Amino acid sequence: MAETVDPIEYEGPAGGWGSLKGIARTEIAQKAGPGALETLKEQNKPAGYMCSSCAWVKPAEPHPFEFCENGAKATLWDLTSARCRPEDVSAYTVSELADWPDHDLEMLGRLTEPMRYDAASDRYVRTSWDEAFAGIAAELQKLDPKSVTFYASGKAGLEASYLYALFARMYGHNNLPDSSNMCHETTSVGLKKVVGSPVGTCQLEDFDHCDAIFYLGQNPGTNSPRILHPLQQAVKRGCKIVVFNPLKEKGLVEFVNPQNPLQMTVGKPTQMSHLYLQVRPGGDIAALMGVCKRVLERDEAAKAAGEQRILDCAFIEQHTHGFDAFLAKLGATSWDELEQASGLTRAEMIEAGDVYASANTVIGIYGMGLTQHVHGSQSIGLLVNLLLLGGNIGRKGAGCSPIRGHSNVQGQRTVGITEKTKLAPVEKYRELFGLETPEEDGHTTVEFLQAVIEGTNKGYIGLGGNLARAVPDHGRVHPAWRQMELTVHIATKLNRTHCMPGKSSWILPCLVRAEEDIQKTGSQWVSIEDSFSHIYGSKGKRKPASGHLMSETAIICELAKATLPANPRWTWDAWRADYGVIRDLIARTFPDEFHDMSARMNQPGGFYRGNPAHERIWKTESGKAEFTDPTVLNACGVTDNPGGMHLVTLRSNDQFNTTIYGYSDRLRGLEGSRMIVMMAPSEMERLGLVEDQQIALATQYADGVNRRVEGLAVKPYDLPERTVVGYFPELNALVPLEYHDELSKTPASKGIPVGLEY
Ligand SMILES: Nc1nc2c(c(=O)[nH]1)N[C@H]1C(S)=C(S)[C@@H](COP(=O)(O)OP(=O)(O)OC[C@H]3O[C@@H](n4cnc5c(=O)[nH]c(N)nc54)[C@H](O)[C@@H]3O)O[C@H]1N2
Ligand SMILES: Nc1nc2c(c(=O)[nH]1)N[C@H]1C(S)=C(S)[C@@H](COP(=O)(O)OP(=O)(O)OC[C@H]3O[C@@H](n4cnc5c(=O)[nH]c(N)nc54)[C@H](O)[C@@H]3O)O[C@H]1N2
Ligand SMILES: [Mo]
Repeated sequence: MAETVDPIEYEGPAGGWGSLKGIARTEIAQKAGPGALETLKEQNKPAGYMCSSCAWVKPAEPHPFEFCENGAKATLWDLTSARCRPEDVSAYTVSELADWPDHDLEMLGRLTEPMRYDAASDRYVRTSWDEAFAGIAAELQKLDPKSVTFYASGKAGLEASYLYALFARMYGHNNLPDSSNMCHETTSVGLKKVVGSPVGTCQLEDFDHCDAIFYLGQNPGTNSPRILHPLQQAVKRGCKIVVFNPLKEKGLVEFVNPQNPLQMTVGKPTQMSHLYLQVRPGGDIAALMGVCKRVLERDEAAKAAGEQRILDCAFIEQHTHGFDAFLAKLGATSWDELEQASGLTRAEMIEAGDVYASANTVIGIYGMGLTQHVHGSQSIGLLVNLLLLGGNIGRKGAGCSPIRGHSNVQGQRTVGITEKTKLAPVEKYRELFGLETPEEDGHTTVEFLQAVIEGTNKGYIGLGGNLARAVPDHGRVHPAWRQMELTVHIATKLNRTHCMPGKSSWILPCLVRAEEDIQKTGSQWVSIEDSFSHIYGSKGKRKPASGHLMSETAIICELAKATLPANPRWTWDAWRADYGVIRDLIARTFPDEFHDMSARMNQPGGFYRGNPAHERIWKTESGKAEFTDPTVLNACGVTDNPGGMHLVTLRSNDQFNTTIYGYSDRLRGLEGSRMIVMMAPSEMERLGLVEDQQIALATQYADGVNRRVEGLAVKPYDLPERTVVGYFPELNALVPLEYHDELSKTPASKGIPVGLEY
């Protein structure tokens, strides 16, 4: 059972032959069903299906192969020829399966039929769809709706997502967290607070016109490889990329374009970054303050010399609020303090400031390195401060561009999957369905887990995901998780969360995006939204992995129909039969953004639903773009722990979140094991550690809980001091549930105070 992928030798840059050979040579490609490699040609193409990996834009004029190594892996993983039948699962008790590695569970293959947990034998057993829907509905009817949570992991299309949110509210709760609550919720709340928009302000064209890119806390080579093409084009035009990242990530150092045959033959990589600044975890607030300080110095000098100003004074005057307070804070903060908190030298911050000062147009890009911190929203605020100085939001070649995670996570929020009542289309629900939406806000992911621990959350439905594995504090969460009355999983593959059933539990197997979805009116389209707020149609053409599978949309319709009272306006059968009818509902609910949705989603490049901040309309409290006056210089919540070590948990090149494809972190040159901890050679020397020595990490958080992970092999890596790095989800037990972004409650998975034990 425990097969591992052949390690792929790799020494070259990100992309290039390594990535193409990498795909064909993987066990994943070899296990894929007939024609699966052919199917890849349809990936991210108009009239094709949209990749289920990352949320990067699908261009109007796609490349012949508009997919990357990891997008291909995601699709091939979905299209495996392996099948996980009820008898394969019933062969083991759930207690046995709970100890299997994440990789081995998913390697069983695609789920083929619904299964019900049989507590007496501690096994999942085959069941029928009718039994499952009736059984789940009976359980839901017994529970107080407020004690039930509907999670969504960010993959299901807009049609399924719209109905899922509607079902929750018809049933009677707003407990609708999604993976965003562990991911870019810091953006949804923090970016919204300062520019009035919860999503990125850039468009793809902006990358053709920017002079500099400030790139913080995101690893494109692994997590959004297709972004490397526009970055490479920008660099070739002379655009300067300034990276802030504790790790030297290969894709940001150099890149060979696998789409470019000439470059592949000659093999000369593009040097991607002009400056690579290895901040310490959470050091971005101070680092960006240092950059701003330099920009102001340069502006003063320009002013004194009668030269063109560096600041866009007219923009600051007309469009922003809070500039003077920020200026005062900068004046009162010394370079020494900034060096201390950022881990960078004054000279490095000055050099970055000079790049900014020489650029007419600047884009800011960021990912989890900013959002997953206790003061993550302040880091985003500081990046926006820097952009505002030069008027770099809302004009060509400029803007703020968070890189989203799951392929439709942004879209799920757009169409109503939100725990915040004020963001739900309450009036439209009333008008279209006669529905009175429950008034109080629902759970974020952290609040859901707190309620599970307290025993007040009794039911859980997961539309995708592997939530119990993806969340913090496993030691506290897992025992409580199994006490829930009801757990239901709409899923494609077996995972660790499924192996922690509540008292009643079902697994409902669904189609993947590349598979054909046939309903009463014929073959159906679904739709998704990318990081740039473009909406695309997606159509799968593959024969489903099993004749018993249902689509996510159909499962939600049947569950809702079985659970809710009959209502002539709640026409679940009609919605299930024709997803165009659901899109009409979406268009009627959000007419400004989604009018004529079915027609427009299939135009090349999809349709853009707009963004007020892109037009310099600021939907903030002051009606202007807000300068942030930071309350701290480092984004970590605890900075005075004994020894001062901070742990970053992140992804390898061989996983999609909790889906572990294999054990090769190719771009980092690490192979064979995920139970590792990286640290600087100088730190190893200081602590007297040698390569591959086994150590334990223990969280230093003063709440009396013992959080410890042992059996970690030390690996030397180019990192700042006081920084250790390891993999998610193996190290999630170390993240305290209460250690989260102050505004959005996004778990702070990047700056965990830890001690080393050996
Ligand atoms: N192949 C693949 N693609 C994926 C995913 C996957 O697992 N596999 N996951 C998807 C999802 S859901 C998401 S959210 C995205 C995640 O994509 P990323 O945002 O790239 O997430 P991480 O892998 O967690 O890497 C975070 C980066 O931030 C850096 N970092 C850590 N702490 C700090 C800090 O304090 N400051 C700065 N400046 N940098 C820091 C790390 O070194 C790392 O390079 O990718 C999506 N795409
Ligand atoms: N320590 C630490 N923790 C983290 C993070 C971190 O960086 N560090 N990152 C966080 C982030 S950014 C995120 S987004 C979360 C991710 O958390 P989740 O979204 O909950 O996790 P995934 O691993 O993406 O879920 C994988 C499972 O989804 C199911 N699945 C796959 N495809 C489909 C599909 O098409 N439909 C359906 N219905 N099911 C499907 C399969 O059963 C698979 O086992 O984890 C978070 N947790
Ligand atoms: Mo994510």
